[in-house]
Amino acid sequence: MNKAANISTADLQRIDAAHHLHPFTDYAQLNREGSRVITRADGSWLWDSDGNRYLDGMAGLWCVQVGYGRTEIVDAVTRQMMELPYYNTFFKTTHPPAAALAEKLAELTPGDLNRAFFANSGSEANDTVVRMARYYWARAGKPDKQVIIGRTYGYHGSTVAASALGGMAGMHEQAGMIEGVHHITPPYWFGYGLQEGMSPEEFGVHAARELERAIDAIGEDKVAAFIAEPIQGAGGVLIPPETYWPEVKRILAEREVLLVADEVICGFGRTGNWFGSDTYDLQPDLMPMAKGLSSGYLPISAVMVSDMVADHLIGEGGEFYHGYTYSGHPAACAAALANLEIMQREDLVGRVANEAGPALKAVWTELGAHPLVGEARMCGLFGALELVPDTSDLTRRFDPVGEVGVMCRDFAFRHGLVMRAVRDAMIISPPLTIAEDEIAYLADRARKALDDTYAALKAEGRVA
Ligand code: PXG
Repeated sequence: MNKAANISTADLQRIDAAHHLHPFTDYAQLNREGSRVITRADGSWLWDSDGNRYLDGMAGLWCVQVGYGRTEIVDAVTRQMMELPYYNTFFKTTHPPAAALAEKLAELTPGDLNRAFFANSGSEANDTVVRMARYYWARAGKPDKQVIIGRTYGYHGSTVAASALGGMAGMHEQAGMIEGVHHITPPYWFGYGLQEGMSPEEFGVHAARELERAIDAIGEDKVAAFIAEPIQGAGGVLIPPETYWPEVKRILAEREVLLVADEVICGFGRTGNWFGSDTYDLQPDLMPMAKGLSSGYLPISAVMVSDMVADHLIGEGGEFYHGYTYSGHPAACAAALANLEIMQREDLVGRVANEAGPALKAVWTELGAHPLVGEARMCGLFGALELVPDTSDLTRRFDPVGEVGVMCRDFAFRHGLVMRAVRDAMIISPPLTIAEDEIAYLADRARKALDDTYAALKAEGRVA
């Protein structure tokens, strides 16, 4: 019998509080409240150590595309572990799963992204991007092209380089910045354009032109790359106005700057296409990916590299001093291959585009009429509800920002639904396999959480 199964929730919480430092956590607060202990999962559902069941509206951390409990992935990993649990891909060596996965990713990704550099997390993939972009330009005879332009509310990971690429001010304050990173305004109409009285279309062009102004001010001869998520995920599911990406493409086509599309969240079906780059017709030069690549069953990430960049890296020889012990780990590659096999066989991307996505969008749009919701947005299978104090004046926000989102998130948990709060927006990003009745459950529980939040705020006189 599993030893952990005999331990009470209180004991597990005590042990955890004594020895475990969690990511992105206020430790004093967590230790006061005690961790939620998740012990089991199946399909779209999670169970905690007290036997409570939750619909996982976040697919783990935006990653469990095929749902939990897929024995096919487990079996593929077991077979690989028996055959070859580990060997490296350094020193002129490869192994079957790494080669097969690289080929598969070249087939699935758009354009001429024909080569994969493997790592273990989205953060490592983005550290690879920084080093590879700068190395590429040095090899191309333009060593001054060092600056990378990112965006406010972008999230690219938590290592020193990846957090610098991201646009989360709190992270910069704690970790410091690396040299040569610049941030511009994101295409977040509800957060910026609305406040300035612009239509979404006007604001899309306006936000894109900030990239043009930034490149021209810094100097094209100094800018290596623009990094962007096709839709910003952790920043709050910021779906850009339709005018944004076409204008960015125009700006980049006129300039020698690499486009890095961070597909860590958008990739693998989330937007209703294999990649967010397909949704917005982008041809990135570098494409970091992670999460849905293995549906989170094992940690693995990759940077897909275009022929133009790869030709310079490969062309005249010379070593790229970069890589990780577990780059292309055989068991993780086997998990990814089995995961992609499921996604293709079950046509999960088509399911998001034609069935689950439209069904979720319909109920989400209905939630948009709730007296607490200022905007409901959804693309594919991820969306956000912006909570506001007064729907007759959408420029107003709760003060302090973030408190109401957490309140609503906690109510959702009590009603058996995992939603995530970003500032005061409620976020949903369920497994791509979410069933019709589960979508109805999600909508019902989200509404209950909104109702409870509204009632609590009304009692305090904080909503109209
Ligand atoms: N790029 C993007 C677009 C991401 O969303 C990373 C890179 C970094 O990946 P790793 O594997 O290093 O975590 C991410 C990760 C949240 C949350 O609460 C989001 C992420 C990670 C953890 C929490 O929204 N995104």
